[in-house]
Amino acid sequence: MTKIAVVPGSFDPVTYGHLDIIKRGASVFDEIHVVVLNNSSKKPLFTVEERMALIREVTQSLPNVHVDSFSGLLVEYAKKVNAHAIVRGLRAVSDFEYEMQITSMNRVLDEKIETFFIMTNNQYSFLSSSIVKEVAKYGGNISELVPKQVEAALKMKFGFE
Ligand code: COD
Repeated sequence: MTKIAVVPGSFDPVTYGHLDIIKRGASVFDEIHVVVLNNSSKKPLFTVEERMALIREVTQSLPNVHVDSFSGLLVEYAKKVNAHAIVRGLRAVSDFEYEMQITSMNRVLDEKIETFFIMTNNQYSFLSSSIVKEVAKYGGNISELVPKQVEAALKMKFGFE
């Protein structure tokens, strides 16, 4: 049986922290579907299409990674692609409470779905899309935090190029 997992998120924009989780997930599962959920209450900087295009560019060397978007419940998307697993990243204790809540809710919505957590790489434990946007907005150096395509896209958004 093909082992298919979904890596869901806002990815606004994708960072080296996300990429690390995607790569490690892709080394364990046969197929990974990275899905940009577009019904978040967050107000995104990048459109869904822009976020998907950036993820595609930075994952092009990973043949078992597919990039998609979805409006609706994550468990519905998982059913659509025949995935029984969700992969999430965990950074600090502060992530735990939120992750436990959404994991439990997803299990209520679909009792067959399993969530797997990948512990952040120490190097990226402080990293989030919000922090990257904050630094980029004021022209700070983000080259160690995001792939070069994302760095260029952020510079364009904030008028530095
Ligand atoms: N190191 C390791 N992991 C990281 C790092 C890092 N530096 N940065 C981010 N991550 C992980 C996050 O922990 C997360 O697992 C993933 O990468 C994506 O992160 P984000 O911030 O882009 O995405 P979120 O947390 O905003 O995504 C939330 C969802 C969109 C998945 C959630 O809101 C959702 O499922 N929405 C759909 C509606 C739904 O089904 N609701 C029911 C469940 S409540």
